Order: sequence, then C-alpha cells, then structure tokens
Amino acid sequence: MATKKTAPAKKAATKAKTPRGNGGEPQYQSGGTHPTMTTAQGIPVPDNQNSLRSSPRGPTLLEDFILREKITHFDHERIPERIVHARGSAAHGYFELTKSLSKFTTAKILTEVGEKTPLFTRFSTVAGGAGSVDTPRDIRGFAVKVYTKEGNWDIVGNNAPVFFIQDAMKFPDLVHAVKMEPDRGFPQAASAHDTFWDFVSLMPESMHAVMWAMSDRAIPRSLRMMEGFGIHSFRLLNAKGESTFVKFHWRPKLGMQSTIWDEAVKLQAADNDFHRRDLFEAIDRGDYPEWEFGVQLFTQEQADKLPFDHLDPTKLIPEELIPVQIIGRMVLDRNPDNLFAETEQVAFCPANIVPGVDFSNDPLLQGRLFSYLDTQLSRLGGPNFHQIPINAPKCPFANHQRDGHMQMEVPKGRVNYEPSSLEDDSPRANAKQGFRSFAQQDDGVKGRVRAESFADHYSMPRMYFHSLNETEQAHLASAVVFELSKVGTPHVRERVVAHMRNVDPDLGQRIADGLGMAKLPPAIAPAAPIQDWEPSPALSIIENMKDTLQGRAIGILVADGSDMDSVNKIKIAAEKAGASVKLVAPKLAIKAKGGAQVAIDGQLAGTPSTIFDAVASILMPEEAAKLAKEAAAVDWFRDAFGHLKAIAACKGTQQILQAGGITPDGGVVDPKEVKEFLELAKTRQWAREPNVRTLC
Ligand code: HDD
Repeated sequence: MATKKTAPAKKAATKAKTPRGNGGEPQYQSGGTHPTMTTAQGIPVPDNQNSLRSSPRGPTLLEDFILREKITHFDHERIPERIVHARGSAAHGYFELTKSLSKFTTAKILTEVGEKTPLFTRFSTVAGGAGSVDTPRDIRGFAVKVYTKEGNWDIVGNNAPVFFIQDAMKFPDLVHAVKMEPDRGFPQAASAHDTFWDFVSLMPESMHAVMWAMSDRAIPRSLRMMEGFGIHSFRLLNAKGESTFVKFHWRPKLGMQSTIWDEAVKLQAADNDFHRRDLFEAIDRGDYPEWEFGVQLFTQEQADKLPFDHLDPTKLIPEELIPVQIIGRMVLDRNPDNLFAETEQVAFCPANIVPGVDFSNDPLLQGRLFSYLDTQLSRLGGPNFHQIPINAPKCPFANHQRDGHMQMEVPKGRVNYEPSSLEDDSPRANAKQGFRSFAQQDDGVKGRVRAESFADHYSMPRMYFHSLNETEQAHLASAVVFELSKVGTPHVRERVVAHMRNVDPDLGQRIADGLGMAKLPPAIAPAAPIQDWEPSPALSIIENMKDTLQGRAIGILVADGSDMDSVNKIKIAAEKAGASVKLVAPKLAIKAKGGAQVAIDGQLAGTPSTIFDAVASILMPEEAAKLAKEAAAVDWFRDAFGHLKAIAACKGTQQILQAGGITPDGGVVDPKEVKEFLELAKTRQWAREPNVRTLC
C-alpha cells in the first residue's frame, strides 16, 4: 500500500521539473467530460499551469494575455464589503399568503391567498467584517426580498423590533462607534469596547435597543430560531386610498432559542461558520426553515391612544396591546448556488415596496430610503445593479433609464425618452396600476427638530426588562457587566450604570455590584417622566420556547467497544422527533462491540459539545478510563454541563464526569432512559445555572 501511494508522487515530481509550454499534460486525472477552458474572451486556453516565458528559465513575457487576464480578474474578485451587515448567510425560498388583507391593501402579495411567490432572505451580523465569526453578541439582520408580480418588495429588518437611534442623521456615528476602533483596528465584531459604550451612553434613546443587544436575543442558537421584525410602522393602502398602519413580524416555526454567552464565545473557536453551516446543512437535508408572517394592524386613532409614539423606532408595540395576526409563511428551501453572485451581490433597500404598501414618517425609515440605493452604487459599481440576477425583478420591468457601468441589456429602438410618439411599445406611466402614496396632510413647521413625543427613553426598556424571566434578566445584567468590563474608561462605565438605574433601579445596582463599583453613580435626569407599563410576556424567549426537538442537534460520544444498539436507540428516536444526531469519537472510525467498523461524524478534538444541544455517551469502562485523562473529553462534558445541556451518561462515563468535577443533577440521566433524555434535550437545564455560574 505504501509503495503504491508514493509511486505517482515521484512521477509527478519528475514531471514538474520538465519545462512545459503549450500542450503540456495536466498532472491529474479525473472522470467526466470537461469543456475546453477559455479566456473571458472565449479563446481556448492551452496550458493553465505555466506562464509564457522567454526561455525555460527566463523572464515571463508581457505578451502573455492569458496570465494577465487571469491575474487581473483575480485582483478584482472582491467588491467593497457592506459597511454594516457584511457577514451574511442567505437562502432562496417562497412566501405564501394564508389570509387575505384585501380590506386593507391592494397589494397582490397580501391579497392572493395560496399564491407562492419566490424570495431571497439574507441574515447577517451587524458589526463584523465579511470574514468575521457567526456567533458574536450582536443584533442580526433579517432581510427578505420578495419577487412579487408587482415588483420587488424588500422587508429589511432585524431580529430585534427596535433600533438604537431615532433619526438617520445618527447612523454613521452609531456604526463608527460599534465597529472596530479606528486607530487600533480592534475589536472585530464586538460591541464590548469603549467607543460603542461611550456613544450609546451619550444617547439615552439607544437604551432600549442596548437592552435587546445585551439580551439573549443577540446570541441566537440558530438563524432558524430567530424572530424577524420590520421595526418601523408602514402603511397599507386600500382601493379607496384609506390607510392602516402596519408592523411586520417573522416568527420561526422552530421557536426561539439562544446560546449561553460562554458557549457563544467558545463556538467562535469551535466553528466560525456555526450559523452559516447550520442553515446550509438544514436546507441541504430537506429540513426547510420556516417562519410565520405576522402583521400588527392599527388605525391612526389606535396609534393616538398608545402611551408612546409609534413613529419612534426605539419603541415596539406590545402584542398584548395590538395582536400579531398571522397571515402567511416563508419557507427557505434552496441554498444559493454561489455565495458571491447571490448572497454578496444581493442589494436590499427599504424603499423597494409595492403598490398598496407605503412608508410612515418614522425619521429613521425616511433616511434609510436614501441610504441603501446610494450604498449599492459604490458597492456594486454603478446604477445597473438591478440587472444582476439576484436583484432583478421576476415580473416584467421597463423604463427609459439607459447606459452606465455594466449595462447588461441591449435596449432596441430610437425611443429612450417620454413623452414620445415614434414607437407604439415604449413604456409609459400608468396612473391606475402605479404606486400611490398616502395623501397625508402636513401643515407643520419646517425645522431640525425631534418630536416631544420621542422624549421618553426609559419606560420602554423598563417594560422590556420586566417582560423577561429571572434567568433572562440575570443574563442581561451579566452581559452588560461583561461588556463594561472591557471598557477602559471609568466615566463611560459610570454613565451606563447611571442610565441603567433609570431603566430599573435594581438592574443599575446589580451592574454596579458586578463591576465592583464602590459608589453608585447618580441617575441621569430623564427628559420625560418614566412610566411603569404592563410587561409583555410575549417578549420572553424562555417562557415561549416550543416544546420540540425539531432543529436540535445531539452528539453521542463513542469509542472502540461501544454498544451500537444502545447508540442507535437514541439516534433513531431523536431523529424521529426531528433532531439531527452526530457520532463523536477519538478517531474517525471505531470498532464497535461485536467487531463492526463504524464510521464517525466528528473527531473528538474538533467536535466540541458546544455545537450540540444535548449530549450522550456510550463507552466501555476501559475506554472511558482513557478518556477521563483526555482534556478534550473532560471539556466535552464540562462544557455541556456548564452550558446547561441534557447529558445521557453511561456508567463508564461517570469517570469522565468525575474528572470534570461534575456532580450529576436532574439533567444527567442514564442513556437507557431514552425518552427522558430526549424530553430534557428539548431545552436547557435552567435550574442548574446557579450551580455552575455566578450571574449578576
Ligand atoms: Fe441598514 C444594510 C437593517 C438602519 C444603512 N441594514 C442593512 C442590512 C440590514 C439592515 C438587515 C443588510 C441587508 C443585507 O443583508 O444585505 N438598517 C437595518 C434596520 C435598521 C437600519 C433594521 C433600522 C430599523 N441602515 C439603517 C439606517 C441607515 C442604514 C438608519 C442609514 C441611514 N443599512 C444601511 C446601508 C446598508 C445597510 C449602509 C449596508 C449595506 C447595504 O445597506 O446594502 O445602506
């Protein structure tokens, strides 16, 4: 065997020494019929290994147009990455309406029940660059492009229903502050640094979004387990031109789940692409992620009665006040064919809406309506980016816009203007079908002002904090302490605590204690009286978790001699309940009990328990004894225990648990108790948390 392997390598090495020009033999062989490689101009390429040289050991000739074309193209392979939301993962799918909104809107996408409309959805982190990790603490982008019959409709939202600022004027400052600091170039993809907290602590309006960013929502377990929000109020317009306000919601069919912060940090090392891989693999195996599409509909009169201004994007409307009606669903059923052509080049824009939908006066939305089109011009290189397949509408489109960088179409005829009388088929405006804006009367006084109704910055974050359960509140307080412990400037830390005291006095105290602050800084004088509003139980993740194994991942640790019957009992039952199961072992194949060779999914050192929702282990005592001396195995259980996961540990495994200092609790069961284990695997063992972690 060894001789066989080395022989071709030797041959190849001898071959490589021989100078090869035109007609050189490729050094590999493969099956299939390969089309002839050509240059971008279609000229057949004779040799893709060697550049053209004046002699075998001489200089390369400038004349080598094949080399120059290849290198030039390579040099320009990257386009400017998005200034925010650079790191993204996406999928194709469809939207299906289940309930008509014909009373409220003329939009076909919201009135034609049962119609399946293609869409493309891109999830993203906000702060990190395109190559950054998937699991930092960050708000996630949730952008959906629906290719409707009446043009593209983009719902460019986030996985939080509120934003950090009230006016688009502050967006560049917010983004500068959260991204890596400009002198040192770090930290990447993290808000835990001075400039972010300096900025937000000087912007009381950001407190509500800060609370969401510090909550478990900002460390999702999977992109498939996140809610999405359109955030702003939009309008729906019916045939009579009557307007109803609307907020858009996406609800994951799998329910919501988050990671634990320590787990998220470890995942960054275990798998940079944790979310991208999870989404890709789920779609690849036919486990299509699905979201319900919901709307909150409300009239001007209802809006006037709310104790806050719905045009303020730092506020959400509790669904206990205005219910979320489910009217459709989104299914993602196809992975992109090419990350660059689709996920990277897709260009979203909140201004892309269809007739029957309209904007509200939310000042953040108004600024966004300008920004996205502008950003695509520099990111995608010119005004024809709408012709890139992923951006092109799937309905007919026609106008007199012409020329520009990368024009892909070849418009025919003489008429590229309007009005015209020379051709019968040139496009014209259509007052009947065309987009209409709500005829809103506006008799205000022009000026750079912030409405008084936007002044209350603390009542809503207080309401949000009170809507979380105790565990979630403790996670949030601990997250603020973690972030502030990375902030070097004492007065910034103090200013944050001063705000948090307004949000909730107890929260302020807990954060101050967590930071070891000797004296509580005085609370900041609020611009408007702080009110105590009813909590919104719908906002808690843990209290609303779905009782399901769907979308969960289970790891089973095995080694030589493991009993595959016991392993398979867990595997079959778990998969039947919708979970995915991976076998983990010290080697990529084991000799199981009875001598059968069993292939393994992940080698122990590279498959930590952080990537699973629950773990089991079936080990012979002697193998377990070896693993009890193996740091990767001990950490496997220590992390699973620390991250509150259900553990099914056989008798042999107890040695490893002991080596990890783990005292089994109700979340640790015998692998024979398959049903009990799978029941526990649906969720985390919250009761364990006080025993493994000191939270604020
Ligand atoms: Fe934005 C990208 C979401 C405020 C300017 N934004 C971007 C993406 C999402 C959001 C999901 C990535 C889309 C994709 O996957 O390609 N942005 C939001 C939400 C906001 C928001 C939910 C507040 C409610 N954004 C916002 C403001 C501005 C921008 C106020 C500027 C005035 N956003 C941009 C941008 C980006 C962008 C610079 C970067 C890349 C792009 O647009 O295509 O134009």
